Amino acid sequence: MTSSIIHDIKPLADLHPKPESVHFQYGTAGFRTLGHVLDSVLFRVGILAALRSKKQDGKTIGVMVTASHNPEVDNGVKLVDPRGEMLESSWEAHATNIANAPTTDALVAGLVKFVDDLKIDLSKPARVVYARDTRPSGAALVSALDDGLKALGAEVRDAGVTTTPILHYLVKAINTKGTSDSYGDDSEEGYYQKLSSAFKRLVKGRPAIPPLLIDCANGVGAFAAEKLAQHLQDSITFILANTSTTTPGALNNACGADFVKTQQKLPPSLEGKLKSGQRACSLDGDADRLMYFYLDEHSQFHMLDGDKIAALVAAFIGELVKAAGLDEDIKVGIVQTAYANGASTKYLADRVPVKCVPTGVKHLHHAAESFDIGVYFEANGHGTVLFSRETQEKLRSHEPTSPAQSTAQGHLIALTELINQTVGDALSDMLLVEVVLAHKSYTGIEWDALYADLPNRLVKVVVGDRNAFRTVDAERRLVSPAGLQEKIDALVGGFEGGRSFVRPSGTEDVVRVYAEASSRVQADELAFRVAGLVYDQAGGDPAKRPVEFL
Ligand code: 16G
Ligand code: MG
Repeated sequence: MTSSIIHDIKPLADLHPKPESVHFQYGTAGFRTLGHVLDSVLFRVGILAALRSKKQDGKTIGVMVTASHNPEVDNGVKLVDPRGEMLESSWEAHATNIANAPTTDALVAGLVKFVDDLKIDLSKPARVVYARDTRPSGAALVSALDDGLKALGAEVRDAGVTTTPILHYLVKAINTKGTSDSYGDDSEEGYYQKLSSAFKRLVKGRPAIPPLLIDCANGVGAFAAEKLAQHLQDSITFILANTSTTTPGALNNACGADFVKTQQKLPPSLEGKLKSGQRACSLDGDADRLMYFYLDEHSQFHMLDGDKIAALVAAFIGELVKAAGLDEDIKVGIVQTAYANGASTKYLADRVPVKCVPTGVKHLHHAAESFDIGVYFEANGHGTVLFSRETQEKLRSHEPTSPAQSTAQGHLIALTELINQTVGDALSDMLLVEVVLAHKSYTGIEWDALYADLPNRLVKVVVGDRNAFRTVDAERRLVSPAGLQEKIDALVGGFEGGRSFVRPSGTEDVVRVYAEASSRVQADELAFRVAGLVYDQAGGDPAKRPVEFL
């Protein structure tokens, strides 16, 4: 039976041939490259999603078509597992193999073997929900995906053009529908309802919140922020900027969370719109990253990144747990990556347990699950807070001994609803930040003052083979190429407060260098000198010493 069902995909597979010279890789964020070469990948991901669903006994699998903060010409696709989490990592290699089968016959043979090896019962149902961001290449890619899903007879739900975190929410809501664990109504409307009603409860009785300027990166976040605003009514006012979702080339161009983080400056389109002291934030192209910033009284730009969000949020949640009388039972922990600013790690480690893991949401998410309340944020603004099942039960069953305890308990329960616990979610995180600022009566200035960032610099180096670079110790040390780490150590030793590490990118064919030091000049110099070492080691052509900012 296996082979007949799989052989039946042939006519459709022939419509989506693999381009000859391209090698595809399911990386940290799925497949991602130029949108126009992805047709065959999308078809095959459709098949894979259907098989994943069958393997999971017909549970709904999510497929998101996006290239996030990348340029508009790029696109990509990633799978979402039934609990709304990233695809189980063992399937990443299967996805890569299937995407690279050179012909229809090779694809069919590969799938037959795959189904046999994994003992996938093809008689089970397959259910898939998919969505895409605003990229112009998205519609054609979705139709290739549809062909793949059709080839295996999957039951399909099209969630339309929406954010990555909303797709994750939908997957979890669909799979928990009608159970005692229901995550919410399985519709976009259900998502806005859930977030907005929790937000209103959390800010009730607080002074009015000043309007918030949101840079939507000219992406799908513009639609979602608009709809969210309608649900939030007068509890908060948004001023939406960079909402040109149909202007060619505008997506993520000189705006958005990645621009702010890597350039460490105000998007030019916001000049004149942001007043001194007013806070603002940027989303990325699929609205799963968030960067805050403000201009001080000298119009100097200050960035409040994922590390600052983690510090703000973790302290607030810790205080609520204490106020609820639960600090003996519920412990808060933090997960970061090597990119976390050294000053943030120091600030946090003095207060709560901090873990460092390799880059990529799946690593952070997994590590955060080991805490009662796990706060994880990448410096780039991707993160969320996870409340373990036991913690959520304790919160519900706790019997407060005073009105103050009862209020704090209510706030914690509301936070479990406000926060999208499936994945980092720029809009949910933004509301979380606004709640904390409202409770603490903080402006960006007080928030920023929690600790002072060490100056830092990110640089990327184009090398022949990034796979020649291998790391250990949560990417903080290189073990290959041999001898390079020692050279980096020797260099770092000469810089006050110096720290630097080198890792291959999981999303681009480059090697990344991070450096921090006690002054901006020193951080820049250290980054460029380490990048020079990397380049020399990789045996590159000196005429093309292409070192650029990340
Ligand atoms: C992806 C990851 C993000 C990570 C980034 C690093 C997910 C959903 N996203 O965008 O967490 O920070 O890759 O990119 O895992 P890099 O490997 O190119 O530096
Ligand atoms: Mg993104």
